[in-house]
Amino acid sequence: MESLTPAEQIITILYNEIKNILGDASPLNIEPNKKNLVMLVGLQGSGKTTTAAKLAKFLKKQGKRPLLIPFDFKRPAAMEQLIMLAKNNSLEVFGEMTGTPIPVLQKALAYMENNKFDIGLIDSAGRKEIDTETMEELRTVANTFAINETLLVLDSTIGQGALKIAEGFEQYIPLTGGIFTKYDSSAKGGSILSFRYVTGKPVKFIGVGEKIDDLEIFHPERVVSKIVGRGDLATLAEKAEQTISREEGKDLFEKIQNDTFDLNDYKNQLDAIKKMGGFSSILSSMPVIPGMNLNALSDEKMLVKTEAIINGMTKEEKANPEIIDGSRKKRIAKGSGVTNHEINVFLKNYTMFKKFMQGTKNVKSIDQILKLR
Ligand SMILES: Nc1nc2c(ncn2[C@@H]2O[C@H](COP(=O)(O)OP(=O)(O)O)[C@@H](O)[C@H]2O)c(=O)[nH]1
Ligand SMILES: [Mg+2]
Repeated sequence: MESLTPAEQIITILYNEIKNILGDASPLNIEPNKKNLVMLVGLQGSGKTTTAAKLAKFLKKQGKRPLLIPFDFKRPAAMEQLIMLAKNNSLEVFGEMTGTPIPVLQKALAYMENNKFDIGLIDSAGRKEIDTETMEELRTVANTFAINETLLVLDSTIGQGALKIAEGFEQYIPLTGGIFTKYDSSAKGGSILSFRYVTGKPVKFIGVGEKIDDLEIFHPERVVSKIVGRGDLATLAEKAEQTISREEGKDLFEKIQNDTFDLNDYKNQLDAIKKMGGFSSILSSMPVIPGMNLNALSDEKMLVKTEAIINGMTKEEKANPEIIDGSRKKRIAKGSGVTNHEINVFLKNYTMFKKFMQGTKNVKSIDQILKLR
């Protein structure tokens, strides 16, 4: 604490936590001297076809022999797109344009065998939305063939919407990882963080442009820097720095460590938040944490009421909120102009907040933080 400003503490802890969630870079699960299958799945427009071609080029550069397999028999135009991409970039493609999925894929595998291809890249059918028919088809393919990797291709510009899509696909097929495209036009890495956190699956590649070489192995560290480094959190930390003095920060840290954090401190925290421009301005500069109810937190009216409730409490009640029984609630409600229910909500929120603060207790010793720098 002595040598770190509060801003640095926030950044350091976040950096560490985000890095833990993202894990290490995860290579493609490909076995040598074997026919490997990598299937790209995702909604229409997410970038599957482009990514399939990029991956083929990427693997070819590594000395592998990839075969592109267009796999959308209901949309011949989608298949032609891949065939064109292959042609323009001297990549090999399996050109069977008609049939049903299973026999076509069997033929593709035989073709791989006969022509010494080692990786089949399946550009699967994707619709505008998750639909049962396409999903069942994917499920059948996944159940029939030994597929090394089923990678969900996600458009990073859709932000947290990626989570719903990931959950939708996971209901039908086991995913082994994700690829985030259009990372060049997306300022944030928050959806990558959420994807990893919610699915537990690694992000393997990111698409960083429309050209064939615009594919990068995903390096968690770089995204963490993007999120934490110079991003919005830095701005938040600056605000916090201006508002919470070093001494106060130290004091708070000790209280959390010693479990003596009470409603008086809660009120001080709320005051600091008010000085920073309210919850909604703070929340808008943070990556979304899955499962966190932002609406409840960003309600400024609730903030005013909370303050009124705390002001209506005695010193003793603030230090020991557990003693607030029915008759005390009645008195506070009358004095603060709030309802009994609002007091209950407030007390519940406080309990949750306290729990959350306690959760941060064992995060770091100061030595661990310093080692990071
Ligand atoms: N800027 C950018 N555009 C991309 C990227 N990946 C794909 N695209 C574009 O996104 C659009 C849809 O891609 P496509 O591969 O056809 O998506 P599919 O429907 O999932 O096969 C195309 O215009 C691509 O050029 C990327 O990483 N960056
Ligand atoms: Mg396509």
